Amino acid sequence: MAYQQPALLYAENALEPFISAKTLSFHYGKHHVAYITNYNNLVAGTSFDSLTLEEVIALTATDPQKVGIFNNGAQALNHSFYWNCLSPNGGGKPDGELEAKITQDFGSVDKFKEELKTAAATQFGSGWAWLVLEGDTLKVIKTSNAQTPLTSGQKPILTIDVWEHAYYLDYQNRRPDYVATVIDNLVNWDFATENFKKGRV
Ligand code: MN3
Repeated sequence: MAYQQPALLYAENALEPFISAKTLSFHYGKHHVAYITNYNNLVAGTSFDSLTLEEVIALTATDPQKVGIFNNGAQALNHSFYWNCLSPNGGGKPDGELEAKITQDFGSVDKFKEELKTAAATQFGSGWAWLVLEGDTLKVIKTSNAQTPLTSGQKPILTIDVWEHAYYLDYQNRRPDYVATVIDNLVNWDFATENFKKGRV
């Protein structure tokens, strides 16, 4: 079945001044759309056509013959997840159960934020920084290109896109500034908490 791009839950200019409408119009309107279009074209008429995007990602992750389907499919899914990790009312810190678990697993919310910033800043080349649940432990990881923690059995709680297209128009080469700004001002902790609660069941 063709994968449909989920609607953005905020206006393209709603994340300003932290992420510009211009960045979102290219990132959501061009880059993400291209991954979805490529994915849908590649699976059309194949046995993957009747499967969900998540199923296709799991089946193609280790198949070198299917790298095009995996890369476009995983990027389609990673971006759909990323948009929900951002909010015009974001930033601050998590509360309740997630705050307690972050404190338990990282020492403090500030230490977690530092670890996420470091992962995002040190991902060499294109990729993603993530907060994931592995078993019942929260971890910060980074992935290259289209790779997703789903294929390692980890459950995504939060992500930051660190491909240059995510920040270059606004921050040029200053990836650490983009990452710090997202963490301090845009992180959608409500969405992260939802993922955490679902992931623990
Ligand atoms: Mn991107």
